[in-house]
Amino acid sequence: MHITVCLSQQKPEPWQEGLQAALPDATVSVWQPGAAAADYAVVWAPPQAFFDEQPGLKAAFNTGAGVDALLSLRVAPSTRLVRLDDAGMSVQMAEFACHAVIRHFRELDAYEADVREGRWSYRKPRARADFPVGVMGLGVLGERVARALTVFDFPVHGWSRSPKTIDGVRCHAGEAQLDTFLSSCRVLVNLLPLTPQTQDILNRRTLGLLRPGGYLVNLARGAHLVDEDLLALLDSGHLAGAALDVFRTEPLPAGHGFWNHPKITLTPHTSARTLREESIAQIARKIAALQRGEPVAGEVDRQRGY
Ligand code: NDP
Ligand code: OXD
Repeated sequence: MHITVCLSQQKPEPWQEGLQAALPDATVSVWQPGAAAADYAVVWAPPQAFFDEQPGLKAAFNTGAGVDALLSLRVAPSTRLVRLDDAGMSVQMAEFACHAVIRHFRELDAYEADVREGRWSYRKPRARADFPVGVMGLGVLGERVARALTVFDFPVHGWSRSPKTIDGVRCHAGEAQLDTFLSSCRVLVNLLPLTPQTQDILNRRTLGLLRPGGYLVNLARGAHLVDEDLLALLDSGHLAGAALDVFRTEPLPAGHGFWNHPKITLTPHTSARTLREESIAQIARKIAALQRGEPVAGEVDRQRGY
């Protein structure tokens, strides 16, 4: 069995070594143009040339949860696409989302600014009931985030394509319930995959449905958000702020209106990092399962787009 590793933005050698150790009977190599045909691939944003040269792959394992970049490439229909299925990401996403929501709810930035100016001042405690939080996308990451938020007694709503039941979370599903979901929330956490249906879903109309003083936490993909619409809603005061981890163009270009905006908190696409050891262990288990002819979790449905 031959496994090839083709990663942009990550060093391939540690993945090659880790996979080799986990699957000693396999031959694991780093892909180069013109390399021999492989059975399996471990990829992140590979060039089109990679799939053009490797039409016989049985499966390609994405080293992230989002497969939008992968699905923009031409891949042989016989190659199964498999994404990371948690692999240590959901706990990171839960801590990051809870931190963003609590930082806003408890006005921690305002306290920090006061303290920096030598002011010992108090703000009136805000009622949790006035801060219902909505989680868009209730998959591997969104469900864990929604559950984590309930621990802090926020009213929590969730929205997904198919109906769900999650303890403590008021679940809404499908296009027909999107507006009811949004107008129930003041804080919105986005954990949708990027698909033709979800591109630009965070826009003037949808964000305008949030309760006044709304707050956006975008942890999924930059192309979910219409940047100018967010800026307009922040300027009008309908939205109180936003925490953004993902952007249409990454790194965020110099001079973009999000840099230094007083109501926007930025992080550089870091809310849930790929953890190499966990990911290698998961991919190795899945390759062994596929070799035995067993199904694996996290297989991408190309029609659905995630
Ligand atoms: P999943 O595929 O497990 O979950 C996706 C969820 O979105 C599902 O609940 C699905 O509904 C729902 N959904 C999909 N399309 C629609 C739609 N049109 N309308 C309503 N709901 C929809 O993905 P993950 O939870 O693993 O990851 C989510 C995203 O998070 C990734 O695609 C990636 O973009 C992003 N991400 C960001 C990271 C970061 O560091 N910022 C790190 C990792 C991921 P249903 O359950 O009915 O299928
Ligand atoms: C992912 C990401 O999709 O890092 O895993 O964004």
